[in-house]
Parts: sequence; structure tokens; C-alpha cells
Amino acid sequence: MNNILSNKEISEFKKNGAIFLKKKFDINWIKLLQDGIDRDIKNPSPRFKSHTLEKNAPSYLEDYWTWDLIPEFKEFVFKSPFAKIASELMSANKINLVMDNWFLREGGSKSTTPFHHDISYFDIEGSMCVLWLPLQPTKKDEGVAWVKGSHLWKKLFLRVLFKDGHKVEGKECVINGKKYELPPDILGNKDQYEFLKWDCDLGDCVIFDMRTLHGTLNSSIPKKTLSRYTLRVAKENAKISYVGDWTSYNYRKKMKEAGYNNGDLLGGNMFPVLYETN
Ligand SMILES: O=C(O)CCC(=O)C(=O)O
Repeated sequence: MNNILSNKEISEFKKNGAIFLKKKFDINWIKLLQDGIDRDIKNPSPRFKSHTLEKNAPSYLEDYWTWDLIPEFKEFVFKSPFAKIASELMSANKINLVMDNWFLREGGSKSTTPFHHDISYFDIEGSMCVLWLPLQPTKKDEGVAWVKGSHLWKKLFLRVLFKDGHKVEGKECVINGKKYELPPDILGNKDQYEFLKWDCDLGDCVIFDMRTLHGTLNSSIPKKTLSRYTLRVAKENAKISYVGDWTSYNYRKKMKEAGYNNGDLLGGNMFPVLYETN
């Protein structure tokens, strides 16, 4: 199969921790995902939540791990070009699904995304990347910004709740030999960091390393409702690693019930193979 990406794009991803890709997803994929969100909102999973505290205010909504509940998401996960693109970016021979979710910020919502990196939210260790695919044209100050090169800091930061107030979960600690630190105050020290952010038309996307810090940089409030589908995948050799009670939320329970133990390679029903080289 021909490569989708150039060597330049792959080395930019490895160096910067995030890359903007133009028109890699056909409009039919975007429409399918919009339909998926509509279906999910009518019949949400138990994980669906609003991160907005103020009653009756425009909300910031999310559902996750719904690829096996929503047929539109399942089709995208298994058939879209993302798994092949991820294999090229991570020089992988095999790509497994980690988790999908979507975010929707209603026009007028004051809720924002805290700066965080996704690696701390998952009971998995290994090379992973994330697709961020806007489902409406999204200007660079309406979406998320990435801290350039932060995937190479060799740091792990405590998880931050997306709910308004952005509470940090847990205290600094060492788990399985890994040190978890308080996240840096990015917004209070913007001049110390270099940010990556892009205007996205329909079909454009950003793919980022699971360790790259990202969040809302600009406090402007979106006038129109904006949504995006995000999808996390792992390279071969990624393993289950339960990292302590402070990350324990409802998918951990499902993983344990399904028989996933520390050190198991990804696979099986919850983390199926999406792409494999011959
Ligand atoms: O797009 C958003 O609103 C948040 C995305 C995000 O932070 C993530 O997927 O980790």
C-alpha cells in the first residue's frame, strides 16, 4: 500500500509532537461522524458528561469509548485512513485501538479545555498518538493549542479534570517507578512556551503524540457550536499498566472485568487491531 505521508511530515511529528494534515479525510467521513454525535447525544453512554457547571449555560460536552455503541464511529475507527496514517507517523507495524471520544462546545460556552497530556489518563504504556478531527471549520483560536516539543520533556503530569475549575486529580506521587508531577501553569506563563495551532477546514486534522500538552490558549468564546472527534491508537508492544487509584474511572473497571492484567499486550475486544503490515 502506498504511503499517505511524506518523510518531512513524519519527522515534523516526531520533532514537534503534533502535526497539521490538510484534507486527509473525505467530507463523507466528516458527515458520518456528525451523524454519530447526533445519535450519541440522543442515546448517550453512561460516560457522557457536561463539563459546564453553570445551569442552563451553553455547555462543553463529551462522550467517550462509544465506538462499539455507535455504528458511525465503528465504521470510522475500522475503515478510515487514520490507522494507516498513525502507523506511518509512529513507524509502527501494528496499530491497536485505545479509545475514541468526541467533544462539543456549544456556541457561547465559557468552558475551556485545561492544559493536560492524554498519557496520564490511560492505563496503557507505549507509543501512542491521537487524532483531533474538527467537524466544523475551526479557526486556530477556537480550538486547541499544542505545546511544541512537550512530548520530549520526559515528564508525566497529574490528570486535570475538564469540569469547570480544572481541578488537578491526586497529589504528586511515584507509581510503578514513574513520577507524576503537578502540571505546569501554561496559561500563567505563555511567553515561556512555543505553541502550535492551526485553522482547520473540513477534512483537515491535527495528530499529536499522547505525551504532548494541549489545551485552550485563547479565552475568546466561540460564537457557533464546534465539535471534534478524537481517536487514540497505540503502536505494537503497548501494554496494560494500571497506574493507581487516582486514574480509576469507569473504563478501568470494564478492563479488569474483561480480564486485562498488568503487562498484557493490547488486543482482544477492547483494544482491537486496526492496521497491520503484511
Ligand atoms: O477538542 C477538545 O475540546 C479537547 C480535546 C482534547 O483535549 C483531547 O482529545 O485530549
